[in-house]
Amino acid sequence: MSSILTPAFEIRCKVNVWFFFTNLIELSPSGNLQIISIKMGEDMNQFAQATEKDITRSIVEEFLGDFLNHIESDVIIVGGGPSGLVAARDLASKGLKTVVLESNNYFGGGFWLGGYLMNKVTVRAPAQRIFDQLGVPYKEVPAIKEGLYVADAPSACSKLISAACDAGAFMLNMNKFDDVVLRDGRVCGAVTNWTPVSALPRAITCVDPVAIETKCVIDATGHDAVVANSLANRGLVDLKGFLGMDVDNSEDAVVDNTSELFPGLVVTGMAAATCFGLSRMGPTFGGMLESGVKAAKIAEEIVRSQ
Ligand code: 48F
Repeated sequence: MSSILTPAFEIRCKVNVWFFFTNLIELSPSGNLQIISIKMGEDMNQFAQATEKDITRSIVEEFLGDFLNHIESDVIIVGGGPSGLVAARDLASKGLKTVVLESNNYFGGGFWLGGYLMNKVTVRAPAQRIFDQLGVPYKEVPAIKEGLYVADAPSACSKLISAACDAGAFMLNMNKFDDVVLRDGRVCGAVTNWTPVSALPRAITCVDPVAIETKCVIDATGHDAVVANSLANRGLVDLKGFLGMDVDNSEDAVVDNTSELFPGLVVTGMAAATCFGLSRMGPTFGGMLESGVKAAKIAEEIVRSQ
């Protein structure tokens, strides 16, 4: 097909592109542009060779290797919201084999947004210390209230996810907690299935889940408290349900009540509020972050005592 550009214009365009990307063009003594090297330009589009089977094999081998390595772990955290991710960071950074089961494609839970679809999150002192640890930029708003801090939710959430990954937690997204493994009166694992299985038409939902074993499970599934509910449905625990909003009291109460609800099961974040009948707190996250810190300490004690 013939070009609609004049040859001179085409050459000028090409020279400009080369100059932009390679900076390997100089003025000759006569004042004309000349290309002194095209090596970098040649390399730029040369990816290493691999075919489809190589890519598939890399994914399958790496995923199954990691999965096999975690079918028996120290701690399984169900729910990858703020409380679960802080617990994952702390446990994995202490060398405990830690799995995070998350039903969504993305981790972060309610931490990507503050309230009302506005992506600013607040914490109250002393929880800004966790922002400091994560390197999250934030600002105090003393004109509104002393000790109240605001940060960009995408920044805070992505840094927290990254901290859990960097610490070495095994992050299993698109995995929906289905049930507990219950042996000798203690929670010692999680039954899980791919999240899309629960969305299949009824006629083809006979896809059995699998189970992974552990020394301790943390319920970090937020308001739904799905792990605790799997025990409540069998009459093994009594859940009170969370109360109306009371920001000032609820954050301390959530941290105070972060505890081992049942042998082998620790509850954290809003799951703790649901279990113990505490007030909800709306879009402030210090209680979630500090609850995750406490849950990790309790889980570590449980693991080390076995
Ligand atoms: O709801 P979520 O962010 O829990 P959280 O750590 O924090 C609560 C706050 O976001 C906010 C609040 C306080 O400021 O009121 O709501 O207590 O995260 C819970 C995570 O659990 C996942 C869910 O997708 C979310 O990422 N989850 C829920 N059910 C399941 C699950 C399940 N069956 N299996 C796996 N993950």
